[in-house]
Amino acid sequence: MGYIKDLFKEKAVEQSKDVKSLLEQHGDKKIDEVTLSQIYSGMRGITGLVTETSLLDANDGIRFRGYSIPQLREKLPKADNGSEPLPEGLFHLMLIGELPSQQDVEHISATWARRSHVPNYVFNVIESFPATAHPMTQFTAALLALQTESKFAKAYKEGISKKDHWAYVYEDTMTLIARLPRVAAYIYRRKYKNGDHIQPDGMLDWSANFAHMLGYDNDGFRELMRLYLTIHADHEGGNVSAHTTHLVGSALSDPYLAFAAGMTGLAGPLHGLANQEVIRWIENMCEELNTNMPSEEQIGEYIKKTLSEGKVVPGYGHAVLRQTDPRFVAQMEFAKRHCPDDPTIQTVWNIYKVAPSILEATGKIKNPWPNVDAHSGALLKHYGLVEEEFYTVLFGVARSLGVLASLCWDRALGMPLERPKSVTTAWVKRFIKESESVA
Ligand code: CMX
Repeated sequence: MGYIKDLFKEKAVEQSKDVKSLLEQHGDKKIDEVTLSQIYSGMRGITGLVTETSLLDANDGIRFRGYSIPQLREKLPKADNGSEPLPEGLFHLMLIGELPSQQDVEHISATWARRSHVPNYVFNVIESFPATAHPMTQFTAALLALQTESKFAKAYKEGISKKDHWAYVYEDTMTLIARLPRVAAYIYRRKYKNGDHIQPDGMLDWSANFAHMLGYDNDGFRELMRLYLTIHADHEGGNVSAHTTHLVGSALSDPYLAFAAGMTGLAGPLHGLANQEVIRWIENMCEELNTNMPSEEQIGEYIKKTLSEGKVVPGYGHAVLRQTDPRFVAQMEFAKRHCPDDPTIQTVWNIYKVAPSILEATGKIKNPWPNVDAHSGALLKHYGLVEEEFYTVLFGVARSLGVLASLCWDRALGMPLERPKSVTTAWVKRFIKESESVA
């Protein structure tokens, strides 16, 4: 067994004891109350999940094991001549809870490179789709095809003890993450580059190899991929993709099934598909106004028009955040350094100048600030990856790191089947009537 797995086991045993004693001493402590409006509005703000890998603060943004994005960009190991963090390092941090050494990161890179072979039948499944099929549809189908290799499903069928679940989930996690870039790049090259596929280069780190297989072999795009795959990796446990992966995994569906379920949620326009929608929205605006750089005034009018048509302004708003998303800021900093004159990027910055006050003036949008998706497409487009339908697949590859590290923790801590209670509106009315008659 690899030393990262040994290390995880050590940490998991320690944490399991800790949680057990916490529950023994404080199991009855109330940490939240639930109101009727929370139940009817997507359970916003109800603390009901434990996710070890990251924690989101409404104003401060995401912290991975206590580290903010600027801190990660400084402290995580980098590639030779690179200045952005390697996502392998973030995976180590989320899984083990400690910053990795350069050697740890190289070990994870090498493990993923070794496990990256994708069986041909997975490509056949992709090939069976019409080329017009959305890349996220092809991606989730390919994940289900990969599931036939699940070590967890096989071991469970053969009969394993609950205390060993984590070990097989860990194995599936490492193999699945290793294979995702090849699967994603295959979908991209098939759909947009006439099936002219590029073989992996096992000497490259996870992100650079992904960039290489997509067909973008320049240093700038590699650096963008390292940053992109790091900042999209995790956003605590309640977002749709993380929560779905956790929920489905709680039925002891294997990591392939659980992750595929999470990806079908990421494919929704209010979640990961927003990165595609942002670029479409900008392009439609430019086309309508017949310019590649609309003025601030024109942008303001276009935002108002979007709102008046009963549509959302994609890339703005968040269910938890109440400030500019630090993932937006990290991308803005990257763009200022590498491509400040790009007209689409300048348009993203101009939208940022005018959108918040207009959204705030509606009086109903709780967070008028940009989220991660407001910026990512413009950067990808700058480097030539202009096929916006593919953007959510990139998000999905990144999201595997957090949700699968969390799944390892779920099984290591022996988390049970998730099964919240639901009620009917008739029940709610009865409850209110009865509680009022008592008062
Ligand atoms: N444009 C227009 N209206 C918006 C809006 C936006 N960007 N953000 C919120 N609203 C509206 C909501 O639709 C809701 O309207 P109704 O009361 O008529 O139903 C109202 O404002 C209140 O919503 P909220 O409490 O501020 O936001 P929610 O927690 O319900 O939703 C989110 C959060 C992200 C779905 C929403 O802000 C949105 O739709 N944004 C645009 C899509 C987007 O960028 N999604 C990506 C999020 C990040 C990610 O997961 O990748």
